[in-house]
Order: sequence, then C-alpha cells, then structure tokens
Amino acid sequence: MTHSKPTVDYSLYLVTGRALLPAGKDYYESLEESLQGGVTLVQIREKTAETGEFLEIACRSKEICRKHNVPILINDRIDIALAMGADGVHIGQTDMPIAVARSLLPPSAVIGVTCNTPEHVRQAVEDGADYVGVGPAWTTQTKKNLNAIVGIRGLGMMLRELDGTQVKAVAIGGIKSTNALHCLHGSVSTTGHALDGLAVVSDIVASPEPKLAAEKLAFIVRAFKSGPPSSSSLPDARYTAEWIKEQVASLVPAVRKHGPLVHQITNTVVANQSANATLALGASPIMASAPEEMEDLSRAIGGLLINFGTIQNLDGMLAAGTWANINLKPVVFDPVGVGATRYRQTSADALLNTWQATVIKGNAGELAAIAKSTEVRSRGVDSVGQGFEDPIAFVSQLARKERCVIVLTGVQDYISDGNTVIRCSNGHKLLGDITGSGCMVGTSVATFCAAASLEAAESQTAAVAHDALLVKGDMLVAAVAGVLALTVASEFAAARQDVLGSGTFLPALIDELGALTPEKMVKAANIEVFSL
Ligand code: 3NM
Ligand code: MG
Repeated sequence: MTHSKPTVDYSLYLVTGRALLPAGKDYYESLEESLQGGVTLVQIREKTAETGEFLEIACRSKEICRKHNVPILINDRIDIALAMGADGVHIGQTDMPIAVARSLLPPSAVIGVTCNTPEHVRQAVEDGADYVGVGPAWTTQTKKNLNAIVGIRGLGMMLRELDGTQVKAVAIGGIKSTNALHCLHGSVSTTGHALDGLAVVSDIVASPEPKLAAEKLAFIVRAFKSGPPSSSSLPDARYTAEWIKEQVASLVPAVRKHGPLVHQITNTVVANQSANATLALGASPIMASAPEEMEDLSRAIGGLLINFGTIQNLDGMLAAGTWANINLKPVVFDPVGVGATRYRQTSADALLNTWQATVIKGNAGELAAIAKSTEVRSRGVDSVGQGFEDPIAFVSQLARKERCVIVLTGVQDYISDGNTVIRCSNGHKLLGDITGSGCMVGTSVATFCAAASLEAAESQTAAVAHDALLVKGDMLVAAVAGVLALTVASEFAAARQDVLGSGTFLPALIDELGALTPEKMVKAANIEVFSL
C-alpha cells in the first residue's frame, strides 16, 4: 500500500454476498462481470467463511478488482485486510472502533462505517471515517439483524451531518435499479447534501446477468450526478409573475392537446366530481386501486393522483406510486386529513418513504402533520385556526425536506419548489361551502402536471432544474396552473346569475373549468413571486 489514499469513486459500490448467487453462477465470474458493468468500488463481505477461505476469496477478488482499477475493501476483518493488502475496511457499529482500526492499518487505508442515525454519522466524522454507509434505505433480506429502516427521508437527516466535511456517503439496504433514482433524489438533505453513491448487494449479485444489473445502476448514478445541482440556493431568475402566467397559459391548451390519462386513487366522497373536473379540463380520468393493475396502468397514464381521504387500499397506493416513479410519471399526493389519526400519519410516512412525490398538496393542518409541526392543528379533514405565521418559510422548507413541490391551500395558496414561492390569491368563498374542493385542486394539479410532463417530453426541451423531480417538465409551473385553473374557474362560476348557492355552484364550477381559456386564466390570475 502506498501512503496516499487511493482515489475512490463511490458511485456504484458492490458489497459481495456469495449466498445470493443464482444457481450455477460462479462467484468470480459474477464479480468480473459486475466490474465490467461499471462497479466502482468493491467490499468483500463474508459473514460465515473460515479465515483461510475468506483470505483466499479476498486475494483472488483483489486480482480481479486490480484489473479494473477498482479499490477493494474488507468487511470487518482488519487481519484479512492487512494480510492481503486491501485498500481499506468497512466496519459496523459493533465492530472494532475506528481509532483502533486506524492504528492497525496503514495510513492510506480507506475506512468506512455503517451508520443508522445522525449521531452515528457525527461520531464517524469525529473518529475520522473516510465514508459512511447510511441505511437501511429500505428493507432487505440480505442482512441478518437489520437495523430499523430509516427510509429515504431519514437518509437526508444523516447527510446533513456531513456538511462542511470531506467524508463521503453511500446509501445501502434494498437499493435496486427500480428505486435507485428515488433514493438519490429523495435523500438530498435540506442543506443540499447528496449521496456520493449507492451500495448494493442483491440487485447485482443475485442477478444472472450482473453486468447488465451493474450497467443499469451505474447509468442512473451517473445521470443523477451529472444532472442539475441537487439544491441550488439561488432562486431561479426566470420566475417572474409574467413569465409564470405565460407558461400557465400555454398549459391550458396542452391539457386538451394531450388529453392525458390521469390515474386517480381518491376517496369515495369526491370521486365523481373529480372525474368530471378532469374531463372538463380536457383530460381523461381513470379510477383504479388494485395493486395488481398498477404496473400496466403506469405505462399508459400521464400522471397519478393519490388522495387518501378514505384509505381503502394502501397496497394499491404504494404500488401505484412506485410504478409511476419507475416510469417517470408525476405523482401528486393529497394527504387528506393526515393529522386526524395515527393510521393516516403512519400511512403517509409509508407512502413517502416508498415513492417520490412530485407534488404534495394540502391545507395548513395537513401539511403541518406531514412536516410534524404543531403550529397548526386539524380537526377531521379541516385545519383549525389561522394557519402558519410564515407560510412562505414553511412551504419552502417542506419542499426542501420532501424534495418536491409543495402546494399549501387556503384563502391564499402558496406553491414552492424550495427556492421560489408563488402566492396565488384567486378563489371564491363558495369553494369552502362544497365538499371536495380541495380534492379537485389535487385533481387539477395532477392533470396539469401530466400535461406539462408530456409536453416537455414531446418538445425535448433542455433539462430544466425540475427534471430532478424524476419527471420531465416544470412541475412548479404545472402546480401553479392546477391551482389557478380551479380557483379562477370558481370566480367565474360564482359570478353567474344561475348560481344561487353551493348546490348550483358545483355544476357551474365544472362548466367553468371546461370554459377556461389561456386569456381568461392570465387576466384573472393574481400571483406574486417570492425568490428565496
Ligand atoms: N448493510 P441489498 S443493509 C450489508 O443497513 C448491508 O447497514 C446494511 O443488501 C445496513 O442490497 C445490507 O441486497 C444489505 O438489499 C444490503
Ligand atoms: Mg460488521
């Protein structure tokens, strides 16, 4: 070993697991193929091998890694690492302390530590770790005695601890090519700290084609790393009220042109009026909730709305969002009444840890519950009191935390991607007198997100910052358009002579959604832009 540390590319970190090899697949052949596929770092993990066997495997694996110029680390066993000249070790929380490992190993040794909490990360930094393995991101059969799942949203809390340090981070636990992009995107901390790579066992090792499996993962990591900065603190200079109105206006005909299929898993109270609102805007609703149909549906749809006003099939909601993420379709989440019961709270956490929302839309009480804030309380599905003291700060912080666009509805609506906040002051008070007007905002937002992503895919526009949301197109603008469509239509509906109260208001609202034009939207839109 030399005295300078090897340069390590953490992008795709293969952790070995011989027990998972497909029948008839040779371990060395699998390792060779995964390196050909783009693995950038290897850890030899042998939990049951005798010392002699472990050493033999490590030596032969090292030869293969050297051929590809990929560093090799040893799990836990400092003696093996020393004996065969590994580039470093990976140690767990209950293994040898870093300081002791460091004192035994040459100065050039790379030392990584498994971390399951922000405290673990803080300690690892203090102890001089080179990198941390954070997780488990999802559940996995690969590791015995797995720690509690931290989830994608928990990873960001750990990454924050690395701000201002040189310590690198990889996520581990249940990572596959189907969820890798969500893992990378969703784990970025509120301070903009992103993962350096992904650590994977079964998705590569258990594959009969490890080269292909590694290629898929390496492609995703590269795409993410070469994308726009995970969180620029700079506001997007394009966002002026005039520019946004222009974009919103262009989306009105885009909905009618594409007529996207908008898949809605929604509650029994509002299903009918949501479907009619979708049709009036020029899109097609499809209501389906069985998990078994989500894969097929995800390819056909333009966007997905998950509204859990009446949670009947949580598995369907989990599957729908997962498949929408895989197929890069926008997912709008409307956590109706999430503050009302613990079941709703744990369900919302399960959903947001399983898939990446593109937009989360709620009233003050709902979004306070999502943010685990006690500033606003809710009663049933309604929020109580005045709302947030500083709604602009609240929505932008939540957008950064959840890594998506946040829509806070109320007398004024606040929409943010974390860098910019748009305040919309449209809407008539009759909206408060009918049931499900909030749910119709969700429908409208999902419809516009679907149209915006189809439009962006078609026009092959240069990547905008919001592509990082796993969806093409500007989802901040789409969310504003969705809110404006419903609120502006409500003003036209309320002004009609034949509207006498909430009973006649609802059909008039549907009519006015159908009669919206770009000109009417632009003329009526009352928006202000706050760049943070
Ligand atoms: N460590 P797979 S999870 C080795 O959370 C390991 O510390 C974990 O395997 C941790 O990619 C894990 O097959 C196994 O899910 C990851
Ligand atoms: Mg260990």
